[in-house]
Amino acid sequence: MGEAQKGLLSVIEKLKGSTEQEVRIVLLGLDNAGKTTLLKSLASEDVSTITPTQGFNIKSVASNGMKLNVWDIGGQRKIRPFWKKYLENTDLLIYVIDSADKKRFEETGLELSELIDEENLKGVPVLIFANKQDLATSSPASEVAEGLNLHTYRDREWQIQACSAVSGEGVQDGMNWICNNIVNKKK
Ligand SMILES: Nc1nc2c(ncn2[C@@H]2O[C@H](COP(=O)(O)OP(=O)(O)OP(=O)(O)O)[C@@H](O)[C@H]2O)c(=O)[nH]1
Ligand SMILES: [Mg+2]
Repeated sequence: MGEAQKGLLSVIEKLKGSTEQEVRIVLLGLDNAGKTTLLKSLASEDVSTITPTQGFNIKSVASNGMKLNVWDIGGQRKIRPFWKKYLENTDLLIYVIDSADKKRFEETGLELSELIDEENLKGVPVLIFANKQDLATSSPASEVAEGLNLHTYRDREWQIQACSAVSGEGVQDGMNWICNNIVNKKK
């Protein structure tokens, strides 16, 4: 048995008895970050015809034996004030970054730090996807982490994961982290 299969088996072992655990996830990030693309790729849907989200999408995705109810909310500036209305009872925040959009690292970092301070997200684990790694102009996850001052987040579990929502690379690694954290936290 290869290492990957052993890893998968241990995840399955952990999940025994907790299958169909429901998890509420909010998926946030600036406009054009790739949130909807990521969600569609998780649901194995076509990602070639995605338009900016004007309100929100909700999708239930089965992953690692869990039922993830994901709220994908539009990231345009005029929609951002509504993010706060969706945060109650959130088990996990996924925050998506366009790693090729360096000039907006500061802006996205500020939005994230405001979310982190929200009462409804107190202690909630955060997975940051450093998306669009397939683009030659993208910054590596370590630079995105630096740009966002992630090292200052000491009051919760967080993880940054490099990925490409278009190719799918890195997405499963992020989902495995979610699985481990939610399972550990909810048990
Ligand atoms: N090259 C590349 N393009 C991507 C990737 N993910 C998303 N995109 C593109 O980025 C654009 C925006 O993607 P969306 O998924 O609509 O972004 P969003 O975060 O949902 O944007 P809003 O709904 O406006 O908040 C689209 O043209 C996608 O095809 C990626 O990993 N690599
Ligand atoms: Mg969208």
